[in-house]
Amino acid sequence: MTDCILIGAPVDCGKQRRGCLMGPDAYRTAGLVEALQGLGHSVMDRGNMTPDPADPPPVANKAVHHLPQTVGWTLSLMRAAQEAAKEGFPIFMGGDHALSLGSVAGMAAHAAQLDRPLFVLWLDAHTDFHTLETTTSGNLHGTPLAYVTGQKGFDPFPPLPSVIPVERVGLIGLRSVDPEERAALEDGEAMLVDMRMIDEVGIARPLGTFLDKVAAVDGLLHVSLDVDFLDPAVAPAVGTTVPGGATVREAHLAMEMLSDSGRVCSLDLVELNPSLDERGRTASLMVDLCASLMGRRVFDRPTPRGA
Ligand code: HAR
Ligand code: MN
Ligand code: MN
Repeated sequence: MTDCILIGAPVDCGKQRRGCLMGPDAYRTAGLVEALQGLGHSVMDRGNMTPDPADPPPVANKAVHHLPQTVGWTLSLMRAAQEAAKEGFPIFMGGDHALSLGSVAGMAAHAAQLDRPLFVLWLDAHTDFHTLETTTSGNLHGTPLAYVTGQKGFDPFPPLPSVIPVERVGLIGLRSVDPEERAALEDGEAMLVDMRMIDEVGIARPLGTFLDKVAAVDGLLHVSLDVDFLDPAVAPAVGTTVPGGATVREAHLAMEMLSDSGRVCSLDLVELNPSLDERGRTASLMVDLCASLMGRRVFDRPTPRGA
């Protein structure tokens, strides 16, 4: 039994197209609370948060927009993550991916206090590895992974209480990577799993390797699930659709393996834009994936090794 703490984070400033602010209520409507309770977990819904006031100095890159709001959300979510992590398993209901600037930074601070290494699994079509200097869209939902791994160029943001080394990051589902992001990641130690690798060897193998790495050092794992990790044919409610994404079964298998690992300490559900959904099907799928991550099974019988 887990104490799940739902944190509504209606962040909508990380890109131009609006609608992610409706995400938290779409998850509630799709039955997230009931799904978790049905698995035997306790659920506390903390309601929706607001950003702190913030007035950062302007940055040189004129494309960057909504900087004060994004810094404000980062401050309030960093704090909320640290508070919630002391009491249970935080589930950040987004909101766009800019919320992870705060949720992941806060979870990193929490893990550092416990003296445990925090790993991050980024399930996304995108790498979200831009800095305030490299982004050409200026959309700050494309930056959180660079911030939490301590890349340069985030001066207006709060200093990180704990930096996550890039070798503790795994990205799965990649199929839209900008040249600057590719240059920054290519020679580094992050585990990069693009869709071709999933096509060739499946999702279980690279994810299993990553989970072994987490277990080897008794690590904790934060999972950041972007709706666009999924194929837009099954998950249309996202502004940044990229064809050729994960199937429903690939996504469930990933969640089931994560659940079996017992390593996951926190979860972001991000980029759901309910105004683009079809009869709530994307929200429902995200709730079902969350349920798989929190222990829902057809049979409680993991595949034996070598089967
Ligand atoms: N790399 C592109 C940019 O910076 C697209 C980023 C899109 N990010 C998300 N989250 N939708 O993954 O604009
Ligand atoms: Mn993303
Ligand atoms: Mn994405």
